[in-house]
Amino acid sequence: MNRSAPVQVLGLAAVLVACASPPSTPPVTPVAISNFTFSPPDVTIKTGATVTWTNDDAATHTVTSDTAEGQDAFDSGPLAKGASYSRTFARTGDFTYHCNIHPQMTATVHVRSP
Ligand SMILES: [Cu+2]
Repeated sequence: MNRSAPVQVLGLAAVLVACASPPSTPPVTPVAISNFTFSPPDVTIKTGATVTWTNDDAATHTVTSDTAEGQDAFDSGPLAKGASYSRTFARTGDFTYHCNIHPQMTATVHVRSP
């Protein structure tokens, strides 16, 4: 008995769904410290995003959360001219901060859900 089974070669087309590729690095929002001011004084970011402050002044400044304790507290320590400090914000909220050396310097990071 000669049984010839047709061999069907099914070409499986590998369909690659190209998702919109997210940026390889998380978004970073810059804030300049310039002329004794955080600039811009208000930034709005999404959770998981990072703010990077850079001191453009000759004077030393800090980036210090008004909240002194807990997981929402942060403090850059003294930032000399040209120094930077970064913080990633994992929780939503309005995070006010100031400069420890010049308390009149105040600003806010607004963190929203994506
Ligand atoms: Cu300062």
